[in-house]
Amino acid sequence: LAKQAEQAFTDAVEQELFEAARVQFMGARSGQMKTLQKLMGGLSKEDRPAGGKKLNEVKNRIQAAMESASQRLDVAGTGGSKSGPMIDATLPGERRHLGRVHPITQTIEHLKDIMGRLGFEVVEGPEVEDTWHNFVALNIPEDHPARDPLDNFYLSVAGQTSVDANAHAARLLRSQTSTVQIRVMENRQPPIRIISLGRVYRPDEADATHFPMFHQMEGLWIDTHVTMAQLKSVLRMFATSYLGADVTIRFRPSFFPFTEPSVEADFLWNGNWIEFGGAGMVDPNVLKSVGYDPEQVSGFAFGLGVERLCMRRHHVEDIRDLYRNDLRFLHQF
Ligand code: FA5
Repeated sequence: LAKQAEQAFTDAVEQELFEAARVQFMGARSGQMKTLQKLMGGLSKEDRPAGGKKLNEVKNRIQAAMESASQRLDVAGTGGSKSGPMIDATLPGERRHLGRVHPITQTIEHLKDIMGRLGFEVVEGPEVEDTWHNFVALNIPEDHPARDPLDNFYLSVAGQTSVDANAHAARLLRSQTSTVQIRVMENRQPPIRIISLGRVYRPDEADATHFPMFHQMEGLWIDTHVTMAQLKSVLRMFATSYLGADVTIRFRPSFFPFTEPSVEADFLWNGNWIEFGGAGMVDPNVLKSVGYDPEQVSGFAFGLGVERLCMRRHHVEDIRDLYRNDLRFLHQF
């Protein structure tokens, strides 16, 4: 019997055969060992000790064969038998790495939300622009230093080695979102109350507060009686909504070709004034360039640096951290 059992367990190359052999030889109710055990009752008193010893020997051999077959099947099982890999439910689970929305994208959504509550509609404009929308319509004439190829990313034309920045067909990566003001005014009549958020590009050297690609939020409000006082209220309300009621902001007189008068807006951060945007009353020349009558309508515009707002709110001291793609940094948002 022991030999038969040993053979059966050696032949058990898969779980079902092993199970059949186990039931046949060691089954608790009608296994062959059980039958053998029952036969012991029929032995005479003198034969019983020797019979018992023999029975134990057989039982041990069958158990040993069964155990080694069981181990062999377990090991093979982890390699992917029909019943699948062995799972150790006591091992700690694997953490899945979930992606996060980039802090600047989160900021853009937040800014849209605040400005939406102030009644501003979101519009979009292209990143590759022509000189009309980026300069001319914004009252930036041909000889203006802002058009210098060294201060802009002009796109080269196939077959030409140098860029003619004044050519009518010249194209560039927009250097400001003010281009969208023109696109909206060209296609709509007042009243207009819009914002536009997106990337802008300048060959600025990267430092703690500058990056060659950054985002701006442009705002434009045109109606019959829009005033500078409304501009300052909107920027103040926006700044306290996004940065908190305790933020200190100031307006400085400034100059932009497309607004008159113009201001720059700063917030106080760790004892320093940081500029977060430019703004002003839309220049009558700009209103004329899109076919509006400056006697009938007026308006204000602003352009804010999205990265600097995000940095102030989340205490990011270096703009470059936003674009290093270091997951340890990004996972904090
Ligand atoms: C402008 O771009 C004007 N178009 C703003 C404007 C719009 C004025 C409408 C009037 C009416 P300025 O170049 O100052 O202005 O840029 C605006 C803001 O963008 C800055 O205050 C700053 O917050 C941010 N900014 C400018 N350059 C960089 C840079 N290299 N990296 C990160 N942020 C920048």
